[in-house]
Amino acid sequence: MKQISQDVNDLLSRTMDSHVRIAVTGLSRAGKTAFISSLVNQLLHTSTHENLPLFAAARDKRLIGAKREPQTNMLVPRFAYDEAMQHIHANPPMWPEPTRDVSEIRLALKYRPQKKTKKLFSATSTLHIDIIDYPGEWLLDLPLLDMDFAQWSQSQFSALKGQRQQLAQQWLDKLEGFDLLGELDENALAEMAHLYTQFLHSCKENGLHWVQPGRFVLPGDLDGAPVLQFFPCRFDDQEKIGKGSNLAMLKARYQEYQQKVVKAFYKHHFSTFDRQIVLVDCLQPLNAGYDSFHDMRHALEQIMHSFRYGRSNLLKRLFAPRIDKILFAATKADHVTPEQHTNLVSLLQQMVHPAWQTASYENIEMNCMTMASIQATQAGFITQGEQTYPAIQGVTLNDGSQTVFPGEVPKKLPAEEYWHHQGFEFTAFRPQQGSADDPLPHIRMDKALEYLIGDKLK
Ligand SMILES: Nc1nc2c(ncn2[C@@H]2O[C@H](COP(=O)(O)OP(=O)(O)OP(=O)(O)O)[C@@H](O)[C@H]2O)c(=O)[nH]1
Ligand SMILES: [Mg+2]
Repeated sequence: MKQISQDVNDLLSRTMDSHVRIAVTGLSRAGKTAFISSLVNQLLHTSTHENLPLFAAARDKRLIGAKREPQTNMLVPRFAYDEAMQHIHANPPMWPEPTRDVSEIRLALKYRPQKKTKKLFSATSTLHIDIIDYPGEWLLDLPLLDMDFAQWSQSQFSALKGQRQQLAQQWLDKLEGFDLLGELDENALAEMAHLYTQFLHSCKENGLHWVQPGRFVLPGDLDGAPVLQFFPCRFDDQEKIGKGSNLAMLKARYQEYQQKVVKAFYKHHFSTFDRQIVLVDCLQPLNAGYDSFHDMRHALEQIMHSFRYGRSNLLKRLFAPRIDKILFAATKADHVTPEQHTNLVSLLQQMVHPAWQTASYENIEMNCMTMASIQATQAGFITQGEQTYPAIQGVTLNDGSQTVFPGEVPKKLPAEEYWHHQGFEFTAFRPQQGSADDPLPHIRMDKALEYLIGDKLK
């Protein structure tokens, strides 16, 4: 009898299990891998530490514990959490490696529900959380799904202004003499695609983020494959294109890229999320310059169009879950002193303004905040004569301990001239040395968690 009631209890509590998929969105180097590693780390420590005071379920001691679970998608590698931790706890501590391929992680959170309906069935419930990690560059390809080859080519050429135009010059010169309508020459196509890829690399080196196709700069296992050998070109879309021509092949490769690379990635990983965090490194464009800021803003806006927003009724939701809550977060807030965080939020608001509009049209819940997934510095003060200044202290990548006032974060993006005489110089620091038994130091990870999953744990 006892066994039966135990089984019924197990069954009921499993029926009460809920599930959330979180899209961690961000351009390359925005801090996605650091965020996911910290999120997992913080949750795994909640039962033993009071590391998340702003996360209500943890603060109220309703969170019983967290564990990693085998993911449901068996074709995708596991997120390299242990490797990330080994890096962070190495001597000297290091940041996790840049991401080269997609991976997933699944966590189970056991908690005591507050809601009467949930309590009725069982004293505990479980929330399963799925998160995927991927190279930021791949995200830039999602907008390609809405464009044919002619439209995409057009969009690339209209973006060729200023710095971009200069960086593209070598490829553009070569394109002048290229016989698009001539008979297929695979070697010539490969050479042109190579020059185009070099142009994309130099955009990135110059702090520009919007590089399409994003796979060209980080091809993963597609390195050298013909599907990555195309480039935008000017042509008359109304004219009939000879079957065996270079142009016909470029079109065919673009379509193959759309279907087999971009669509497959989107379908398998991006169509089923219900919560989204958009991580933005606002400090990088302040270091890099005016163009970089606008470029990043444009890239973020483009990407937001690829997600599906809006609340859907229960029935629809069973078939097509949609994102109903977004958090925009300025990452690496530990690079600046705490009193600059309000300015960082307003700079973030300016950065994500077009992206925000895209999502707000659906009237969904959104918020902006600053955070540091893995806090690398300590905030304090330095005294010079009579004066006291806020400062941060940390260990730089070349192992020197440094105490600095990194500068004021502007509330709004300064005019272009600003970079002509000064600019910003934010130092990169190593993660702080700490014990593997303790949770990673962070700034407002708990607030982010509360926003993203707090309601699912009620
Ligand atoms: N100080 C500080 N630096 C951070 C933090 N998070 C990330 N960084 C820095 O930003 C770099 C990039 O972070 P990642 O988490 O690897 O970024 P990503 O978005 O996964 O980048 P890709 O995998 O290349 O797309 C790290 O190597 C760190 O130097 C943080 O919380 N604090
Ligand atoms: Mg990464």
